[in-house]
Amino acid sequence: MRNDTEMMVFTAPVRAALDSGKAVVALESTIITHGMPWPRNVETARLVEQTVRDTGAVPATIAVLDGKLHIGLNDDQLENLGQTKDVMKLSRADFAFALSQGRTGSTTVAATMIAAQQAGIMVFATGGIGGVHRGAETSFDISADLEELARTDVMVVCAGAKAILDLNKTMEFIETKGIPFIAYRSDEVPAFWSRESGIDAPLRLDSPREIAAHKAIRDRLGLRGGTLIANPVPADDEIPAATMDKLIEQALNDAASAGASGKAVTPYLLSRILELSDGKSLDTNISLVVNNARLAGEIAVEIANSN
Ligand code: PSU
Ligand code: MN
Repeated sequence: MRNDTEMMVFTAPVRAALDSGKAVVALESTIITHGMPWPRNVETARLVEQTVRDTGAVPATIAVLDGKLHIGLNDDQLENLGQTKDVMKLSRADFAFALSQGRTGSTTVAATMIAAQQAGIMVFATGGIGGVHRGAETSFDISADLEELARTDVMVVCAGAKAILDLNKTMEFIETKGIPFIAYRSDEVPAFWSRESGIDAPLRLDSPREIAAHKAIRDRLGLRGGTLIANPVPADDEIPAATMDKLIEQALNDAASAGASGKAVTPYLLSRILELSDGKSLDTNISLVVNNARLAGEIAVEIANSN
């Protein structure tokens, strides 16, 4: 795909930054189409891009539009994507399908990692990764994001795995697959809307410089696969875990009654929690994504400067 100029479309600032070795941060688009309601999804996407720019890095929001893989979106494309209803939610399994059929799809963490690696972007910011769902021992629902992290060489800055998941099982899976899980300035695994999960973080680093140094050693050792940087939501915007637990319990029950399955599970739970929390969960989600974009920008700048 790298030499297929037809299939991949770069915005001018992203192309220029990649050609000159400047810092670039990839951003996903499923959070825009399936994670937040319009118009706050588009407002957030713009704010996240500006936050990346403020660190000195160039933002590249990734999506498939009419069968072309866009690395960086202009403002009209962002607005259109945020308002379109029947956008596909793309992961590894259906990424090529959307391109070959001329479809429009937003990219999940898994698909954004694939696109970022193809484009030569090393750092990616999102909200929360997918993981092992509660009840996975019977449903087998494990996000393709985890397999992607095991195989694709992109650093993913997130606020942990979404607390709707089974965090213990998710952490076991991450360990089994050999994915470095690095909590940023914290000893605990952050739980998306909450700073705490009660689970000890496997690794901790406290600065973009240390994170860049860790990446440099992994590269020298030839260790393939992604690295997770787990950045706790800012304290002022967190929803305490005890409050979240009740909302999540209710949302999971409602999802079961509604018969949500497959790709629809995560979007259903996120929108139900938004309703149950009277909108508070969305404010928290926006805060943590912006916070992750800032850290990802700082890390990308650090990596670019050390090359
Ligand atoms: N983080 C958010 N909101 C989201 C997502 C992440 O704050 O909507 C999306 C990501 O695109 C992630 C996807 O890859 O949810 C996981 O979906 P699933 O559990 O179906 O794999
Ligand atoms: Mn799933």
